[in-house]
Formats: sequence, structure tokens, C-alpha cells
Amino acid sequence: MKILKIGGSVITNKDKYRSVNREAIANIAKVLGEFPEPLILVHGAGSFGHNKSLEFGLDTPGKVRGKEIEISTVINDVLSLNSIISDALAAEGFRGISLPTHAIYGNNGPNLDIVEEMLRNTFSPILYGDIIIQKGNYRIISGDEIILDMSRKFKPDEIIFATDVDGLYSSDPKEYSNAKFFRDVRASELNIKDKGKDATGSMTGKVEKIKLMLPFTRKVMIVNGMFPERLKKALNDEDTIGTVVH
Ligand code: ATP
Ligand code: IP8
Repeated sequence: MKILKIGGSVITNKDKYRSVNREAIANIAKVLGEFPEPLILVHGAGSFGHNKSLEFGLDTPGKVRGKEIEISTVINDVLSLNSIISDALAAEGFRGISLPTHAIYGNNGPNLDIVEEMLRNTFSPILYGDIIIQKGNYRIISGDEIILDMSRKFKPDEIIFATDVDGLYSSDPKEYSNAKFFRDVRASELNIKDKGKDATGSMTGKVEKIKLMLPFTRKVMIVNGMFPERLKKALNDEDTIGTVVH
């Protein structure tokens, strides 16, 4: 079984509140509609989650009391993005079922029985970066953290991250034209420090989570989700441009 994270940088325009990249979503939906096995799909929040979370100061976890409007705004925004994604996937025949993350993560952690039951019935569960409320406190949970929890339980064969860059570089390729691209890299050698522009630590946050999920999977790969044929190859375990993290 595979786990795929479709990054918010692919499906949304992260600089513009609630702005979707419909073309990228449609292209990815086509690839997934043709993929024959159930998988766990997780998508990022992009501009439906990060912008308001930062504006409202929700990137720091805390007591729900006094922040109710802000929290419900972000939870509703990411739910809207999830509807857009699940509609596009359904249009391509993908057998996905959305499991809102805030409804799966209770006081005692995630209810993975529901995820397991969906997989057993050949559905692909769809979760996403969200805000969860536990014992009167809220906190943002990234899609990457959800994948770490899923990996511990389901020991996926492969975990694929689709972002808007070709893979991992020595520094942010959007800021440094001389950044060196890694086709293959050891997590222990990675020391990515980006400016953490979003509410979940951007690429630095992702790499920290990837390091923790490596013991539970055979392969972690980062590919550019703007190129659907690369995503297709990664899903089929064929060689393609991207970074394999060991
Ligand atoms: P989301 O958290 O919204 O789902 P995502 O999973 O698509 O987003 P980001 O957290 O936005 O991914 O991380 C991807 C971004 O990280 C790229 O757009 C790139 O500019 C930036 N980045 C910073 N440092 C690096 C690096 N060393 N290698 C590759 N990308 C980097
Ligand atoms: O986009 C972030 O999830 P991510 C969730 O996977 C929110 O990092 C609400 C900002």
C-alpha cells in the first residue's frame, strides 16, 4: 500500500487566500483515477489553511476558548478545499472517501480503525492538513504529520510527496539558482533550513517528519506534482525525476 501527499503548493497558489490550481488538481485526479490499488491520500492545506492560520496566530497551539471563530474559519476553509479535491477525484472514477482529520483525531489520538476499514473495502481514505481539538486545546496538524501516524500503523510500501519543485535541493531552489539537486539522499545527511514561511515549517518541517517515517517504509520519494507523468511513474515504482530519501 502506498501513501501519497499532494502538497498545498501544487493544488493551491500559496500566496493567495483560497486560490486553487484547478489544472494541477485535474491532472493529478486523472493519474489517480487510473491507479488500480487503494492508497492513503493526504493533501495539504495550501492557501486554504496557512494564510489565515498565520494571520490568526494559530500556528502556536493553545486553548480553544477565545479563538473559536478563527479556528472554525480555518477548519471550514480546509474542508472546502477537500471538497474541491474529492469532487475532482470522483469525476475521474477514484474511489476516495474523505475522512475529515478533525473528526478522526479525538482526545486519544487518531481513530485508525476507520481508515483501516476503508482500505479493507478497497476505498482510498482522503485526509488533509487541518486543525484538531483535543481536551480543550487546538493545534494545527500537517498532512506530513498525519502521514507519520499512518506510516506507523500501516507500514506503507512507499510514501510519495508531490510538491511544486522537482525534489530536495541543498537550499530553496526558488531563492537560490545555484541550489544543488539531490536525486538520492540520506536523511541523516540532510540539514535543510528554509525560512519556514508557512504554518507547519515548510520544507524543513517536511524533512523532519520524513526522517521519522523512514523506519516504517521501503521508500520515500519527493516528486514535482506539476508533472503528472512523474507522479504516475513514482506511483508505479518506475524511475523518474525526483528525490529518493533513504
Ligand atoms: P503544504 O504544506 O501547503 O501542503 P507542500 O507540502 O506542497 O505544502 P511546502 O511546505 O510548501 O510543501 O514545501 C515546498 C516548498 O519548499 C517549495 O515550494 C520550495 O520553494 C521550498 N523549499 C525550501 N527549501 C527547499 C529545499 N531545500 N529543497 C526543495 N524545496 C525547498
Ligand atoms: O499544508 C497545514 O497542513 P499542511 C494545515 O499539510 C493548516 O502543512 C490548517 C494550516
